[in-house]
Amino acid sequence: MDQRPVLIPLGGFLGAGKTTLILSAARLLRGKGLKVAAILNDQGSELVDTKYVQSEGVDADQVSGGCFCCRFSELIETADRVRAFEPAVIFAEAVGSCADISATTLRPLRMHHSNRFRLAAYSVLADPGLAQELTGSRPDPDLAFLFRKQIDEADLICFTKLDLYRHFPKLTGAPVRYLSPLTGEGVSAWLDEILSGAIETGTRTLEIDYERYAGAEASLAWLNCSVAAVVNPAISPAQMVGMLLDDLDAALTSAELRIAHLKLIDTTPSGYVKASILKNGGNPGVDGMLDASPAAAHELLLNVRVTGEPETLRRMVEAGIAKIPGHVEIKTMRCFSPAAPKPEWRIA
Ligand SMILES: Nc1nc2c(ncn2[C@@H]2O[C@H](COP(=O)(O)OP(=O)(O)OP(=O)(O)O)[C@@H](O)[C@H]2O)c(=O)[nH]1
Ligand SMILES: [Mg+2]
Repeated sequence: MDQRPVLIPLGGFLGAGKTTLILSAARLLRGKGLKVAAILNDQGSELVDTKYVQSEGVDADQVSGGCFCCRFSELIETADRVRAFEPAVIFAEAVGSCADISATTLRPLRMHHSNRFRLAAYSVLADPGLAQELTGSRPDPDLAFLFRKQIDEADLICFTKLDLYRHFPKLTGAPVRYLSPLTGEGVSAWLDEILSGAIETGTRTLEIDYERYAGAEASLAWLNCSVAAVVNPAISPAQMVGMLLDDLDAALTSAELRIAHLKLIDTTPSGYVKASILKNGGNPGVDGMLDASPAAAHELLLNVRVTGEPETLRRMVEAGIAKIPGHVEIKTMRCFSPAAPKPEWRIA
């Protein structure tokens, strides 16, 4: 019997549904008695995704402060840490602005670390609505560049949100699958295909101009912060999240910052709620314990990705946090544009 865990890499633009797919697939695997772990990745620290995945009972760790390619050694250390949980499957979610994963991460993994893992095919997820926009006639050139590069290096392209869309733009390159991480439709078939090993991994490496790539990533502003609040009167995590999301959405919209993904999670003694929006004025996706009772103490994590200036983003978020009624402390705040990627390895 092969004792190595299967490492399933996932990519795709911000908000495509990567974390939701990990949780949906984890439920299926655990139903079969298999242990699952996840590695999340971000340019900053204080990740909503890590907290969320852990809150849902999945063993999770993270590579923070840069993408997998720039933190490859840390990815290996993190993978070794999660191997201690003895998972049969480890999901590795790449940060949503990242490209060139195949040459800088998958190939080094396959060539130098195949004693540790069986590396599965690289699934790149695509939100059909965003895909339509970014392959349309007048897309944001930076976002369209990142999206195209991500698709070009996929071993398997997965359109997500099948529950919301029936029309999909034509994407060339890898084979295409259709699924809904949220409802679970198509997830079992995708997982079976990925675990069967029928699709080879790291087959498509990119021609990519790193200056252009760095410029495209730098068009984004990134904010990660953690907040502790003691409110009076007590409010439920659902109320807290709803209030903050509405305030921030309105403030970012008035400052003409385009939201790529705004996500937050509120943890209280009575339970947690996580919510996110993918565009200004968008419908929020909400998960967690919506009926958790009011609490005084709240621990919040906010991760906001927009196109625009980091300074403006920081001011808007600080103003939104200041409106929380009660004693509020911003414990950590990092706001920046992603730095130029400098991969540790590149095997083209
Ligand atoms: N309707 C619908 N919503 C979905 C589906 N999959 C994900 N979502 C929602 O899309 C939003 C983003 O999903 P995530 O799983 O956080 O996306 P992600 O790719 O991990 O995003 P980043 O980590 O920011 O790159 C959340 O509000 C999800 O609930 C789906 O199949 N259908
Ligand atoms: Mg995610």
